[in-house]
Amino acid sequence: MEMTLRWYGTGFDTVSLKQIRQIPGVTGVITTLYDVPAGELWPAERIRAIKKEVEDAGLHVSGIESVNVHEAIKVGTPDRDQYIDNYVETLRRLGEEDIHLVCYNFMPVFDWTRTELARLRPDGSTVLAYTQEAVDALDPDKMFESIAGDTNGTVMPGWEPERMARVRELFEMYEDVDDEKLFANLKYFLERIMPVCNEYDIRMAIHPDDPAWSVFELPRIIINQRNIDRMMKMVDDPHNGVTFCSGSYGTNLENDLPAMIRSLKGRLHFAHVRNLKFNSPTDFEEAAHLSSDGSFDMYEIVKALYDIGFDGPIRPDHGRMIWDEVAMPGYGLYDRALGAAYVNGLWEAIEKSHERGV
Ligand code: DNO
Repeated sequence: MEMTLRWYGTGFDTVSLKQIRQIPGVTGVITTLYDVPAGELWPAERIRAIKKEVEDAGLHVSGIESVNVHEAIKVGTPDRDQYIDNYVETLRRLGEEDIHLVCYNFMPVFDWTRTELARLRPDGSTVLAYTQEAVDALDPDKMFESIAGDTNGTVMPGWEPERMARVRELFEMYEDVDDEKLFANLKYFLERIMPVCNEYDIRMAIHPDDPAWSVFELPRIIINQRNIDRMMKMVDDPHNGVTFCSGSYGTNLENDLPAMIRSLKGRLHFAHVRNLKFNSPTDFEEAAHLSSDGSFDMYEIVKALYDIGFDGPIRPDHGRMIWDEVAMPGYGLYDRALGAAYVNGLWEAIEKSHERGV
């Protein structure tokens, strides 16, 4: 595996490349052109420029998170092909720059969903949290307003104000889209992009829906073992793979995370590792990465990645806000750096135990 950190780019991220370079064992970043709206073509010169900036800082671009998928593609409207053409050309341009991993999601309207961005934990840190009760009580139009005050002045991925301003319209687009239709639209999209992925060896890594169930009655399909198996079989190409995000699949306590990882050998292209603390099955908060701070056995998760020979990028995921840092919720420096160090430690211990036969 390669340890990486997500980086949103100069001007968007409160964390600098220099800081990332100083986290032990982090050699790459997962980045994006944050201001290019979904559906638009990525300018080749901007891809080159961000790559150079990262390399000048002594790191490299390990992958892109995300090239976002336009809603027309997810809904399957007649104009989807023009957006898919742009996606294909963007992938080609990334391939030309020797970038071989792209994370994306196929979630309708909202990307990941949380009901609190700064829940206070007993140690004084603040974390992202979710309760089903809060979602059930909320009008989707008000979802963004309800959390907008806690974004620390940052634009959060998937929660761009332009997108939120169109929530009602987006909901209407999805009126006739159920799980089956969404699967069919995903298949159509994947079949169109696989040729360019094969040509440039680009591994597509679909991010799970977070939380891993339907919110506001919108269809959500990338939620469990059965559905990812279906997704991979329906376009059976090694470039059609997944991002294994423990914090997203883990929202559903029925998902056996290590078993899912083991079943994904060869198709697991990117790993997001984080821990959640459940207060009840429908109330969870994001804990420190350390197993004992949350509900997951992080050793078993990392061990499963090791056992399947995972050699792609891994990144600590959402961190707590600690030590008075002011940053994008989930994406500060300090707790993610602690997470990277912890996962590196687990990996080293597992690797050495294996090599020494203990
Ligand atoms: C949240 C992230 C997601 C993820 C996208 C991938 O913090 O994990 O926004 O990047 O769903 O497209």
